[in-house]
Amino acid sequence: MLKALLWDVDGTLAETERDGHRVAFNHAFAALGLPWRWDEARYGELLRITGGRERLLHDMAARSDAPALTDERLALARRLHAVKNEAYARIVDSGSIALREGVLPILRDSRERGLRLGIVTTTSAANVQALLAAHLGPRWRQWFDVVVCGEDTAHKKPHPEAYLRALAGLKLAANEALAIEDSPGGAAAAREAQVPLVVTRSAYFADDPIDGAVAIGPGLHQRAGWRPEARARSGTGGAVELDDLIDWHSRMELVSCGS
Ligand code: XBP
Ligand code: MG
Repeated sequence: MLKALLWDVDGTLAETERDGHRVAFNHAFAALGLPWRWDEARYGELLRITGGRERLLHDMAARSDAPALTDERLALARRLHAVKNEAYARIVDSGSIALREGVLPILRDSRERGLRLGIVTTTSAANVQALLAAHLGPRWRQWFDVVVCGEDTAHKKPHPEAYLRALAGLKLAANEALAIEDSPGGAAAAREAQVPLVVTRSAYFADDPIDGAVAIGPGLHQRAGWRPEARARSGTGGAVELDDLIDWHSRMELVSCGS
């Protein structure tokens, strides 16, 4: 029986990457006097590296104008990441990054019906705080029974540690939870932790092959295009509903997409 929804953040709760994190990274490069800029295509490649600091270090490894010494690189990545997260919080506070359509009704419905909620993300706690305070209000933390962020684990997704921590925090077996993810790395983390998985495709991972989900679709805002089909309609709207998630979880038919 489904007892908790475990939400990924970037790409799943909101399209934060292209107009949020990417813009904030570029701001940090400029603020520190660096000529580096990540355009949309390059950032899409870099998203295969989870974690902002890890992403910076990966990019520096390919640059001839990055510091040569490892310690200097680490210090620069730390500084850039801090400036980037401050810029990200300002972008999110300005209201320009919306929650993805279909997310809020499912969060509300879950609370009303006693289904527990969790956040399982590789992004920094400060970024989660900024995004959720902007959309759910200053008491956003009360919506969630467990919040696992980038700082809480030794290994970021696709490692399963974040999911295993969330399950331990909730005292649930893996099959009593449902992960909602948008990326191959996030999906791999949930799968590896044996947590049933729903994939809501995001802009940067629209066509990537993803296996072993109980449902894959174009977003929670629409019922069309999901495999298996969303069949548990209880309301009149056009969006995926909590009952659809409960239905997919109970059916446990595994689907693959794009492979
Ligand atoms: C996405 C990530 C993060 C963000 C940037 O995590 O990999 O690194 O791109 O955030 P998820 P930080 O989809 O699990 O939420 O700079 O704080 O790492
Ligand atoms: Mg994601």
